[in-house]
Amino acid sequence: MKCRKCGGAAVINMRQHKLALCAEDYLAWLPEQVQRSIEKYEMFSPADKVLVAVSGGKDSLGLWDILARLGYQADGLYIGLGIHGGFGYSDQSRALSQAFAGARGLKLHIVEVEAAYGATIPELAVISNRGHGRPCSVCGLNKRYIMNRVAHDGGYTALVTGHNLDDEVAVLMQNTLNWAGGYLARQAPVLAATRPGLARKAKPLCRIYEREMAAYAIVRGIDYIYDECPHAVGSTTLYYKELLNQLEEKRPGAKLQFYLSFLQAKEAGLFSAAASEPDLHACQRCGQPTTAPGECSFCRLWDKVRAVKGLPTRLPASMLQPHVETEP
Ligand code: Q46
Ligand code: ZN
Repeated sequence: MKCRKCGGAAVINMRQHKLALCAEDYLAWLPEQVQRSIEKYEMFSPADKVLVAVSGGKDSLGLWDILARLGYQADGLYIGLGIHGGFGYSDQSRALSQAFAGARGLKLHIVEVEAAYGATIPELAVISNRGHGRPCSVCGLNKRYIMNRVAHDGGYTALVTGHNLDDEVAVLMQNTLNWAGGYLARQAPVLAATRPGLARKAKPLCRIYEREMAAYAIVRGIDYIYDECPHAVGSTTLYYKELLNQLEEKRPGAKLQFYLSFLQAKEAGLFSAAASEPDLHACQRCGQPTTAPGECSFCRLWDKVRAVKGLPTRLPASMLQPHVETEP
């Protein structure tokens, strides 16, 4: 197969775009696509201070690489979840994130949940008895909290994650099958800051296929963690991804069309009746925005877990800030 731009040997054939490209043209094409999404959805500008949440995977490291190449001021944030089962997921993902940042002279903030708050994520899930054996709900709560907190404390104006098209479409399918109007109304490439001092959230890879990110990482020589978090195995999201891959196999471009049509329908007001601004106020303890009355669910969760572990629960306010290690 030949590259459509230069006629050289193609390294990737994207049936969804009817486009085959060689390594050099692919490495130029993908950042252009990301830049188009950043502009189209008004995610951020070169004046913004951007914080990229990195997990050591192809999407987040690939995104960080692309943002740096595009000239954005982008620092990274790695959150150590303490997931040591199987192949040592957390250790590997941290090492790869650090190696990536170190080799490029990029600034990486590191927050280890256990060191900062007193327990690993799997331990937290067991003690708090949340998630029915799967730590994903407490994991998500902690990641969102820490990302917001580090973005806020570090003066970042945009918080970006490596969610790709496959991630977005799997969530979209799940929400559509449940006709979850509120979730559909909130699913978007960019979410405005709902309070002053809160960072805007953006997903610059929302139109990029997972396969395109894997190809980018390989062609660009980015060393990333191949395996998913062991707790992702058997998740509903993975199940929907498999279904959608079958659909894409028969109808190249189906995932992208599903997502773009959804965004158009949303723009036309299809979900506006379900849209509601959450009623946010500052947590009485840590000051982070919360919908819960009084203290936020993060503070309440850690109170409970620290009590079980025999650690002091009434933390002084300063300890509620994660210990952030910064490199380089
Ligand atoms: S939520 Fe669940 Fe992920 Fe946390 S415990 Fe692993 S699979 S990392 S995106
Ligand atoms: Zn709080």
